[in-house]
Amino acid sequence: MEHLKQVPIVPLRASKEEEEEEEAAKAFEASLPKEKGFLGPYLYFYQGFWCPSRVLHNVISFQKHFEAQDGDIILATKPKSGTTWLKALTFATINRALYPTNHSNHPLLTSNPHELVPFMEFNVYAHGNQHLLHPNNSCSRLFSTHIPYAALPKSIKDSHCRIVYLCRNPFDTFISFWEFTKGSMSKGMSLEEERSSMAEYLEYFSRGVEGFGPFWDHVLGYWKESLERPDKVLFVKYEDLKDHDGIREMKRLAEFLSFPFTVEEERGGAIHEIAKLCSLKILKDLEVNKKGKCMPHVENKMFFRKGEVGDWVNYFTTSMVELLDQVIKEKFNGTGLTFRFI
Ligand code: PAP
Repeated sequence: MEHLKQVPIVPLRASKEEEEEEEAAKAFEASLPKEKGFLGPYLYFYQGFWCPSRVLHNVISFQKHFEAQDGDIILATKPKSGTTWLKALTFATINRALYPTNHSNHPLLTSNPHELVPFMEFNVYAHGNQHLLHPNNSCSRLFSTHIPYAALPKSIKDSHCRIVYLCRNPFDTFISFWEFTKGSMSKGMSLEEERSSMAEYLEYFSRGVEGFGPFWDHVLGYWKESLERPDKVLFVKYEDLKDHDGIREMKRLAEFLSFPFTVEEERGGAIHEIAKLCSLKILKDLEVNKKGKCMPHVENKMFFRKGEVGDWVNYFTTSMVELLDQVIKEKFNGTGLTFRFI
């Protein structure tokens, strides 16, 4: 059986140039302010936001190399603001001619929305994934990102590509992230440990130290741009999408993206059908979302939980409410942006 012996795997040697680049990247990382991360080892303060250490390299690569095209659509969110939902809604809306909602092979029935709309920093600019930049060119390219407006590549700001920003009230965003973090921890915590860990995370969140935060800079960056350039940035609130099945917001979305619903489509119930296909209830029960994984260490089911407005009341103590309330008032006063919390 000599011939079946495993051939020893010799690691490929990086070229001198690659080695130098890696050294420079390490030195750059070491020069950045650093804080503890809750999902990954660290957060680096890079260009005014707290970037998770595991994607810093990808973010830099995205900023350096991405060439936006006028037809591109970028879905931007702070984590846990309803990204998965926005991806599903946008994909279904702009592809409805190709995939009517009653299509038995609709991609949303067999793929998680994150597979259909890749993240720049987690997928496209992760090792060797740049082929994702060239999907079917016959339709608009659809991407997503968690990075703040100020840090977007110049070509996104200068081209005619469009950005849809979805925000969610900070209390529910916080709890959604907290539940997600708990879900990705390999071993469970006692109730006591959970409480103190959540209080600690809230303390970081209130100082702005959290993935892609501060929350207020993220939201206000896109908010201000949406006021100055309404043709460039569409600002949507999770809570508004929850109202009346999101019909009004879906019409805004479709018009903004130049895929408006016709009167005939509207009368025929096309908007309601998309809303239903993309609803939490339907997506959560699909086999692909119950069992699959679209990123290492992240099961698809973790993207679908309660999807409610006001779930935070089940978690926050009075002192926690006071802490976050004060920060949010201070940061958003006078900006014209308000949130619905319940
Ligand atoms: P991500 O930023 O990591 O991609 P994201 O999709 O933004 O996560 O957030 C997940 C939240 O959106 C969850 O909220 P919860 O924890 O408060 O429940 C999830 O339930 C909610 N969500 C996912 N899909 C939908 C949907 N179709 N409708 C409404 N809410 C949804």
